[in-house]
Amino acid sequence: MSRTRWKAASRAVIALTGAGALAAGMAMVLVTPASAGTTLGASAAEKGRYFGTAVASGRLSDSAYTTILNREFNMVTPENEMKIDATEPQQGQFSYSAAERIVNHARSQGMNVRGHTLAWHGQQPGWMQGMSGSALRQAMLNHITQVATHFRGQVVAWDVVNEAFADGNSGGRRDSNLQRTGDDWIEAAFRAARAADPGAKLCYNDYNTDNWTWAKTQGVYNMVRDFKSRGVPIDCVGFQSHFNNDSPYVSNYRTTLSSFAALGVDVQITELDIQGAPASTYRSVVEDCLAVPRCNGITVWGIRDSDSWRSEQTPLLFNSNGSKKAAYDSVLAALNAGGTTPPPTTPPPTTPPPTTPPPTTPPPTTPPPTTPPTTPPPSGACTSTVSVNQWPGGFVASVRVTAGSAAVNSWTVTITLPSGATVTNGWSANRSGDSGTTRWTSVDYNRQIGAGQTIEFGFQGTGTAGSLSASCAAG
Ligand code: 9MR
Repeated sequence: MSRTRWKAASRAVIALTGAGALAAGMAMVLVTPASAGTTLGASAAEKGRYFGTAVASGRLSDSAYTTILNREFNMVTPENEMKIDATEPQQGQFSYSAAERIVNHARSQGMNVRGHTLAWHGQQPGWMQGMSGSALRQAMLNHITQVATHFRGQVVAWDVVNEAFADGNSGGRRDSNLQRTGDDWIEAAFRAARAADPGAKLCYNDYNTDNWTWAKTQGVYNMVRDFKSRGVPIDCVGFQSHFNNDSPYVSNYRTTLSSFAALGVDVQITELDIQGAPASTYRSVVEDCLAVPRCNGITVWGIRDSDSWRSEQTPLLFNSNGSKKAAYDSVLAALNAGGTTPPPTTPPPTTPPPTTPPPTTPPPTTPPPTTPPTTPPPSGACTSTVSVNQWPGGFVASVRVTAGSAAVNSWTVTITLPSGATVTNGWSANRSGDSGTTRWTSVDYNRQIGAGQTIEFGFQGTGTAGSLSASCAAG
């Protein structure tokens, strides 16, 4: 996937700070927004990265808090408001108001949003805690589908799965009700998230994965390598990086970040806080991220020490009274080290004057048509493929529709399910039929597919889907 959506964060900051001088089409320009080098977000943006914070919706009415938030950050993670207990407190009843308060605030300030988190053993609502097996699997996939669809286009990245690995020396999965639905629950979660919001970056997020020598780090690394080799849709890995005396920062952190990045994923520092906030450790973390090209952003887990889940450790960049700590200064200095993007050193080419006069075009002898043609261009052909993620009693199907060498104006995909398999819900397409022959037609936002381009839709169901085939008709 392209990195455009991360870049949008930098653009937003540039726009916010009023430097509208970014000439379109120029590869390298010297952008010197008014606040360049003086805030975390602007300085990170100059390095092609974002600087974010966890935000609690309840604090948005605290003006001291929002003053720092709006000034310093260009990425926001809702601290609790997008978790499962917050967004689906009763099964099938979704509640988005607290999350939307944060999303709306962020977007009104030109900040981007990381979604946290779609599938997790923690902060499950009571109804989910009591579930198991295929009913839980189905509920998890439905949750992912609903929430990621609701926030589609408003969240640049999702922590799709959070904290699925065990601490200690096993390097294996953490036991949980989700894990007990089958080892493939993580990849099923990623496929459902991709189908629901194909534009969002999809991350696996965990803690105690910073030290390259730890078994847990290796366990996650092996999973990501396996996912990449099998085409499971994962784009990024989040390192929570809650550093403290039991899980300290270590100098091999950079090796960890670069090793994961070498698997072909972006890496982000997603929940940074450091016990006692030593300035030198904060500086090392920033330097490590800047040293890894695919480390595209840092998020601290709160603004002031008083906002921290571990406030007694005073682990953040601002004092409880909102003043900047030494750690803040060292982070800013590390972000600014090396200066801003230099201007091109070669002068622009000077075009010599033409030696022959340009041809003069005679005026057209027939007037141009006054009305544009009303018939759309002919629709090209399409093809479709379907991949099925099956578990005992249920499945998710992801369908890819690809236009041929000409653009497609609309499409219909036909998929015949074996008996006993029934669709329970779908996304990104209109459906007719839920068993036997099912037909899926394009919706507004994916009706037109450019030549050679692909869109995705999906559905989930009960029963056994087997290996499905899909046929596509365009027009
Ligand atoms: O900061 C969050 C705190 O307000 C909640 O009480 C806590 C409950 O689980 O979750 C905290 O955030 C956690 C994050 O969602 C996942 N990684 C660890 C974070 C700190 O516990």
